[in-house]
Amino acid sequence: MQKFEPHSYYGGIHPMSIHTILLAPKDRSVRLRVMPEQSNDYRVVVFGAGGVGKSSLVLRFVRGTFRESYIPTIEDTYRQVISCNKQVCTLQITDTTGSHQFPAMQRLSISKGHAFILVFSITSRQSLEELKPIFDEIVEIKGDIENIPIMLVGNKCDEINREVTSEESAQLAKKWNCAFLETSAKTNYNVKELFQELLQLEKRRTMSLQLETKKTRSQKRKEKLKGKCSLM
Ligand SMILES: Nc1nc2c(ncn2[C@@H]2O[C@H](COP(=O)(O)OP(=O)(O)OP(=O)(O)O)[C@@H](O)[C@H]2O)c(=O)[nH]1
Ligand SMILES: [Mg+2]
Repeated sequence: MQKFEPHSYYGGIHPMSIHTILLAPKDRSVRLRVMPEQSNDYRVVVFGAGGVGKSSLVLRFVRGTFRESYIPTIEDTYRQVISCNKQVCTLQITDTTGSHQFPAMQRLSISKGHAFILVFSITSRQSLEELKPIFDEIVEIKGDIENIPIMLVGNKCDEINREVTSEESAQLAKKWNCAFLETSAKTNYNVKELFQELLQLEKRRTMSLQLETKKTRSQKRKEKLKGKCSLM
């Protein structure tokens, strides 16, 4: 198994990133690079240092898969249909790079994002430290963050070589006025819950991973009629 190395690619983009880009067009159904703006999109952005497991969490949630190998990301976006105010809406998840190579992309993602997932690895204190400037930038760009859903996430909680305690992370979350969860993309612990809780933090809309759309009049009529019919 490849080991977690938070800084291994800070000096440049790993050659495998190119591989990620080249593969993208083949996989258009889930990974879209150039997307038209949609008013009913709900945009979630995942930030964190390199190797903390951002892509693993997103892929576990979207596809139910996990890979042991480490392929650094530049930026990938995934889409899922969810329910928002009882209407169908698109949950757009942007998986960002941990390399700090593209500050302009980071700022753009923050300004476009509706909600944020800040991931660190419980095995790396440094990865928690690296979230602080990202949080500050969210505050700077968004201004009042009181109504912005933010989840602090301690990933890799299946690992035994812990450097950050849950209490410490919970305290930071309290200071930042955001929610906190420990997850494992590897064992699929708290992954769905992470996205569910994030959507529940959104107070301006009623969001849910389950599709429970408003029934149309004709649907209601059909259901009523069904109830009155009996087999002869
Ligand atoms: N033990 C354990 N390993 C994990 C977990 N999540 C991810 N990993 C491993 O950590 C490594 C990095 O995972 P990625 O998901 O690629 O990390 P990332 O944050 O997307 O990294 P960048 O794209 O470079 O920013 C991979 O080898 C994964 O298999 C986890 O929950 N537990
Ligand atoms: Mg990644």
